[in-house]
Parts: sequence; structure tokens; C-alpha cells
Amino acid sequence: MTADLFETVGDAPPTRETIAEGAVLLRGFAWPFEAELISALRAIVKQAPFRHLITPGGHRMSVAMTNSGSLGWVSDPSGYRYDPIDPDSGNPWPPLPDVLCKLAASAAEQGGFNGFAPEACLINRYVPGAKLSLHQDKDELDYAAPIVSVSLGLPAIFLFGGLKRSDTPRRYRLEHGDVAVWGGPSRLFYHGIAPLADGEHGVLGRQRINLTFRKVR
Ligand code: MD3
Ligand code: FE
Repeated sequence: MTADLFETVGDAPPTRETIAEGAVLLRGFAWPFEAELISALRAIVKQAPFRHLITPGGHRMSVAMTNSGSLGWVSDPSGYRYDPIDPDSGNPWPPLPDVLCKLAASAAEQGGFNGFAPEACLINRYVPGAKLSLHQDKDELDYAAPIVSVSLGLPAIFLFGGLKRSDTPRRYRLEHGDVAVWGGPSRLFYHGIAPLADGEHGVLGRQRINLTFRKVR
């Protein structure tokens, strides 16, 4: 009884929930990696700081981004692309740390995708008010591979639609340590993040960080 009173939510065992064909939510899956994950992130961001990209439509994104891996996702007024070079520094993106690679591969395996070897890890930073409008991820050449996402810091409302933009999205609350695997038919579903609510996270402060691991080609 006393033990229950002092137990934190972070101690609950990871759970696995299928939310669509090919899409699996692994709540708390990243907790065992937390310390290593956050120190790896700090090192990446030192070499390739977060920046607000400009969309082809000329809008500055409210989400700040950086990348790790042999390729990074970038947007500028000429379009979206994967680039081996960070356009801000002229250097290659920081290589994918082992801990990130292992986390992504073991989550993918839990979701039924064996041998996942991501080339790109896009890192998104949300402060309160930042959002990501409904979109499809279709800048990759290989849709057979899943996308693995890891949520850290403040919770967010994830909007999960369907193959058509007009499909009404379902809402899921993604919290610190939650990992999701998006493959099979769900790989091209529309999705987004509602404007982040204000708050303070015990480890990461007033922000949410999301990592998406992708096989690009
Ligand atoms: C469902 N990021 O970077 S992660 C993105 O939380 C992106 O920053 C969001 O959408 C974020 O493109 C959502 C969850 C996610 C990622 C990719 C998907 C869900 C997905 C691809 C297909 C379907
Ligand atoms: Fe996306």
C-alpha cells in the first residue's frame, strides 16, 4: 500500500496497443533509455542546433528541427528533401548514436518490423503553442520500412487521420517515453500535433522533443 503511494507513473511496465493496421503504441518503451537518450540528444544539438525551417510556401515552422544520421530532412523555399549535409553548418549531420539506433530497431521489432536500420533521425522541438499541421510523410523512397517515433518532455495531442486529408483524426495523448511504430497501411496516414499546451516537464522543462527514425532510400 505504502509502496503504491510513492510509485510514480514512470515505473509502470511498458504497454503495447495496436491503433491501426501496422501502427503500434509502446507506452513507456523509451524509459530504460532515458538518461543515455537525453545525453546523446544534448551532444547532437551542440553540433547541429535546432532551427526553424521555412516551408516551400514561405512560412516559418513553429516547430524547431535538427537531424542525426547519414541523412537529414530539410525544408526551404525550394522544397522538401533529405540532405547528407546540414545547410546551416555545411557539415554532415551528427552520426546516429548507438543508443538511438538500438532503441529504434528494438521498437520496430516490437511492432513487427525486423531489421529496421534508419538513415535519418529528424528531431522536432515544440514549445507551448507550437504545432504540426495535418500532413503525410512521403519524402522517403521506401514506404515498406516503418517510421519509429519517440516522445520526450511535455505531453502532446497526436492527431491520427487516414489516407484522405478529410478523414477525421483520432486523438492520442503522447507522453514522455512513449514510442510508436508506423508501418504497413498506416505509413501514409495523415497525422499532426495539436498546439502544445503549456507546462513544465521534470526533466526537459517547458518543451516537447520528438524523434522520428526513418529509412529514406
Ligand atoms: C503516422 N512528427 O516529423 S511523430 C514528423 O510528434 C511528425 O513531432 C510528429 O509527424 C511529432 O513528420 C509526429 C508520430 C508519427 C510520425 C510519422 C508518421 C506518426 C506517423 C508517419 C505515418 C503515420
Ligand atoms: Fe509526420
